[in-house]
Amino acid sequence: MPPDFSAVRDQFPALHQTVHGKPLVYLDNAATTHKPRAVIDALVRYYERDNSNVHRGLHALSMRSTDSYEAARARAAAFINAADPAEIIFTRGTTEGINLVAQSWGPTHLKAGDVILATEMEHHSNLVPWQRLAARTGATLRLVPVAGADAEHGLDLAALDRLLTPQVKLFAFTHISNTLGTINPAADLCARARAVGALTVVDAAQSSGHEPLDVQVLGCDFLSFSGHKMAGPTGIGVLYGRRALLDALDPWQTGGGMVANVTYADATWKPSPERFEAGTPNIADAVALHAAMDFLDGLGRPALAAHDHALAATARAALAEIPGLRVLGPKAGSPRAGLVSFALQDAHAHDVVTFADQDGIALRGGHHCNQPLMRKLGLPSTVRASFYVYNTEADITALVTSLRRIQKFFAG
Ligand code: C6P
Repeated sequence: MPPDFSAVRDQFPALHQTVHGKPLVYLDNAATTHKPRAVIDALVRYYERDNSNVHRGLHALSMRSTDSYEAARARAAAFINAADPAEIIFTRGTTEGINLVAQSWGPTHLKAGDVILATEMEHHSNLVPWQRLAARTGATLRLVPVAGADAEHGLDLAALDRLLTPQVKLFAFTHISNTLGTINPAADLCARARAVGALTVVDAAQSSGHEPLDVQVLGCDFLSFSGHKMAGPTGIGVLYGRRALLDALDPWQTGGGMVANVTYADATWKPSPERFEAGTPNIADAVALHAAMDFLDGLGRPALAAHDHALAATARAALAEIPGLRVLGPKAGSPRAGLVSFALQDAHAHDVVTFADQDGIALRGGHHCNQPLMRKLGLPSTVRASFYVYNTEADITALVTSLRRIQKFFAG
């Protein structure tokens, strides 16, 4: 039996509304999750009481802001078991964290002949920065293939071993595919990369709010995630980097807050994390992210993962019964993250999403920022239902009823 989190719904104000006269069934959590009252309150409390700039002032409010901001950093370190809060850089989100690595590490560590390795299932945010870095440095970008439907759209690990040559300097991969629901064996992938001396960048956008995460167990060098996909606010994220690596990196952006000494001609940098946080940071959202991490750990992340996996398995089984519906990714019985992507014969994904919206159901339809993967799968787009702690089996029943109605309509 999956853990029962039904009481948690009451803590999410946005869930208690009707859409087109129907109770909202929110199944677009892989795009962004809703926020519990504790997170909203933390944000309001910060602005009502502590609002002030950090690291600069000596007055009471500034000191309170600085303490809260640095407490959020220590909380983020504990959340992913980083050895040192200095390994936590606050960013705008997953995308910015990956770009930070590409811009800071890339140009000084890559040359023509080197290889950057990514995979065919990467979100554009973990693909395009590497394309640009390769073009800029003369390095080559190679991709680990995604296996076919019979192999459940997992990574082709035999191909990975062939691709992992000593020329590979960096391997960037997603922990969980936002389109397929595949959970990649992140610790194993990091170990294989380490064996050839390559650094690893883990895109944890879809795992940070759903799975227990321990960077020391994963053995990764960098890991990036977004607050808004884990019950936290938009505009804040975390880039984890191993301390020794960060201290040897040049900054990406420069300006106030990150400099040790400045003359009219030159400047020197503070160590990490300040080196990578130029300008006034997003203090309020870091403080609210702290509340989100407390909230998730209060529920218990293993229980949260079990809940999301169980809902996805139930949804997968129920959707597979609908005529003309093709489910992507892991098969029944295989591990699957809390999302199900599918294509309905005769109906474009955008039409399915529009029709479901009339039933009060929020889905996502499109290429999910995975255009090359969609082309490879031979699909213009898919529909995606993605689950979080407040979803219940009743939401799946509503989804299936709506999809059956839509299927009949389009099948004529
Ligand atoms: N995926 C989705 O609906 P940002 O936008 O920086 O918070 O996250 C980017 C990102 C990176 N990697 C993966 C695996 C992701 O899923 C996402 C965001 C959303 O699937 C928006 S496209």
